[in-house]
Amino acid sequence: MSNVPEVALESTIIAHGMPYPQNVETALEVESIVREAGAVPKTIGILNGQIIVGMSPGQIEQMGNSKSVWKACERDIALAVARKADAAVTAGASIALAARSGIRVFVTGGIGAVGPSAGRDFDISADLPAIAQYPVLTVCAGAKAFMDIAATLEWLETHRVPVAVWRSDDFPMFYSRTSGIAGPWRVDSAEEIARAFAVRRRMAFDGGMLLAVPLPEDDSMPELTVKHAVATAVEQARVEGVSGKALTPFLLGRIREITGGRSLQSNIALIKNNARVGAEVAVALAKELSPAP
Ligand code: PSU
Ligand code: MN
Repeated sequence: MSNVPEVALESTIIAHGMPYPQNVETALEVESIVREAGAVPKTIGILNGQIIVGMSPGQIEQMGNSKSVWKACERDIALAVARKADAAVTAGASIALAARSGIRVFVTGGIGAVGPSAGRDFDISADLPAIAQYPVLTVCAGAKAFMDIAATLEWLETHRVPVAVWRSDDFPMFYSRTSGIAGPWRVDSAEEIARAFAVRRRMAFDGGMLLAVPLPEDDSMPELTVKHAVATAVEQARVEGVSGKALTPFLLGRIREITGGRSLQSNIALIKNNARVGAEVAVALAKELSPAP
């Protein structure tokens, strides 16, 4: 592990989370934000069966502008490599690959979480066990608005994941600053969360941590707009029988159409904001983990 501050970034948000060309523009801007804050961005993806940790702008363009890119969660990585496929990696898959490269901070938009009917259909995103298992600090804007936030926080508690909220007492939700549910822990500086992560490493506790960053007020959407869009999209998914890994991209796309593109603006703003905070945390963490002179 080096002490150069690095920030891992995922590619499913590029290939399946946003339309072209905003997806590629956003991915490149997110990388610039990380660099400006003094860290090295490493966008992760699989092209022609090669795992790439640190994609070039050309590779990001290729990933964002192709219709035949898989969505690979962690279990799909081996198959994608064996079949020499092009695959975007989810948050959970990126965390697994980041950990293998010694990268300690990962930034995404909204994590996958416990689905609203998980009690019946067992829909729990593979992002959660990856966050729990690997020694990586995940920075997100909360769980996606169509998830069960309370159940997600329960899952994270059971699986021993420290959950912190950036400068707020309330756990945020993708598209809104609050969910009405208190966050387990509030942090007010990058140094504070970096120190906590370093302590966890020194104590040899396995696993990661989650930092949820509320999106900026000006970029958030009115609660009723979100509720209506989510309910409509979820109902359409049910009627059309969309499930499994296709569900999240379907819902993101439908919510974007229903809100007339407003949700895409929020999504772009929140991932950039997360990148700013994540890079700051990576810089603080590199200092924490560097050996005393
Ligand atoms: N954050 C975004 N947009 C996205 C995602 C995250 O702002 O598209 C992706 C991430 O790759 C995450 C995935 O891992 O959605 C969750 O998919 P699922 O619910 O199928 O686990
Ligand atoms: Mn799912």
